[in-house]
Amino acid sequence: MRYQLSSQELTSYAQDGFLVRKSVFDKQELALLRKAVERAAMQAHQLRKTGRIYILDGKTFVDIGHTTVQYEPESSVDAIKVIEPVHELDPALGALVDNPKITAPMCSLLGSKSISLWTDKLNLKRPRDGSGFGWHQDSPYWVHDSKHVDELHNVYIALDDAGEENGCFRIIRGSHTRGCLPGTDDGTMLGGFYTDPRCFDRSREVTFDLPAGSLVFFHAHTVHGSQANHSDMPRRALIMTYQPAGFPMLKSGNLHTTTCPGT
Ligand SMILES: O=C(O)CCC(=O)C(=O)O
Repeated sequence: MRYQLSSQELTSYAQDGFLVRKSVFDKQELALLRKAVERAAMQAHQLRKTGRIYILDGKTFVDIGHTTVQYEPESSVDAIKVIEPVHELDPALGALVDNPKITAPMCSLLGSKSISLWTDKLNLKRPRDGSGFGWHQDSPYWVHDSKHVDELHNVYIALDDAGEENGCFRIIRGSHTRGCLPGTDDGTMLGGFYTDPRCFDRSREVTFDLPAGSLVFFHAHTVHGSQANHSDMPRRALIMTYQPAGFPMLKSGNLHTTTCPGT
């Protein structure tokens, strides 16, 4: 099976700053991945006692070695919102980093024979208390640690069916073309990481109502975000980010290089 992107898909990604592939992972693959992310979340939560806790804008973070765990701000049950990086916490997630369903399209985007992982995260967005993500680009977070933010590409992997009611992923079409955009200036510590709403066109918003197992590839400069999950359904997702081969990962500094399928 060839998973490389077609020239039509590459053109559409270049224009829009994103590309969707629906239902790439099947029921069995999804069942394994969901079990793996729950094991990883349990492990991260258990390890929190060994970590360094800090609070930014009322949000609780715990650094456990080079792994950062972010907790839901309003949660009464210590619900985890994000774990980054997560692939080291479970072998099934480790294997996903080299899965050709992900790496072949990434190789097409990077136009090379091998690629390296930059970072990866798990966004849990639990039923009822899973908070949203304000509009932002990823590149302003990374620009101080990477000399090639223009060459960082993400893939969002939907682990559950997602729609408006459980806070599905959203993107601003074509917002990737002007590099790092100015952040908001609201006096908070993290405000500068959220994109100034005057710098992108909300009418170009695309809402991803997608079945579990679908992928959204998107550029590091693409403005994206999502609403809270007010439903009874989970909305779990993994996001993995790749870069040209030979560069170390963001948080661990380790190198994880994958040879492109079919080379
Ligand atoms: O999971 C989502 O809905 C958005 C996640 C996001 O924006 C991020 O992790 O940078």
